[in-house]
Amino acid sequence: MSVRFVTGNEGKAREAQTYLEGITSVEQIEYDYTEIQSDSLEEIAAHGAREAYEELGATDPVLVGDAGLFVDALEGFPGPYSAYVEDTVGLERLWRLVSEEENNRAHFKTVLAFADGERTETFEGRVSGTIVAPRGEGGFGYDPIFEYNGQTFAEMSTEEKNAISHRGRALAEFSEWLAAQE
Ligand code: ITT
Ligand code: NA
Repeated sequence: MSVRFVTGNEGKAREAQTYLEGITSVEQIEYDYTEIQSDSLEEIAAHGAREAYEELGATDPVLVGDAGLFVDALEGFPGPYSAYVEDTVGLERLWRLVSEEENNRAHFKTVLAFADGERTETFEGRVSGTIVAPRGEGGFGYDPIFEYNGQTFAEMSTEEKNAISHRGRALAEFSEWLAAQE
C-alpha cells in the first residue's frame, strides 16, 4: 500500500514521506478537488478526500490537506479563505488590520483527511503565535507575519519550522494512527 497525497506542492509530499517512513510510502498526486464553502477545514478536507478517492480510481488511499491562518481578534478570519485572502488582501494589509486590535494572537491549523473508500478520518495540527509586522525571507504564505517564540516563521529554516509547524503535528497524528491500523 502507498498513500496518494493530493497536493500541488512537492515539498509537502516529501515532508509527509519523512513522517511516514517505515509505515507507508507516499506518492504525490495532483488533483483539483472541489473546495466546498465551509468554515470547517475538516469538512473541506474530508469532502475533498472522498471525491479524490472516487475520481482517481478506488485503489490506494488518498490524503488531502487543508490549512489556514486563524486570527483570534478577527473571529478566525481568514481561516479556510487564507489562500484567497493572501492573493487579494495580502499579508501587509492583514497585518495592518490586526495591528489595530489589542489581541494579536492567531494560530495556523492543518487538517489532513484520509479516505480509503470505507472510512474517512481527519487529523489536526495547530501552532499558536502572534501576528507581527512582516519580517524574514523564508517560508511561504503568511510566514513573514506569524511570530512564534520571538521569530517569524519566515526567519526560521525549513527544518526549524517543520519541527513545530501545524502540518508536522497533523502528520505526526496521522502517522501514529496509520501505524496502529491492523
Ligand atoms: P495544496 O496544493 O497542498 O493543497 P494549498 O495552496 O491549498 O496547497 P494549504 O491548504 O496548505 O495550501 O494552505 C492554504 C493557505 O493557507 C495557503 O495558500 C497559505 O496562504 C496559508 N498557509 C498554510 N500553511 C501555511 C504556513 O505554514 N505558512 C504560511 N502560510 C500558510
Ligand atoms: Na490544500
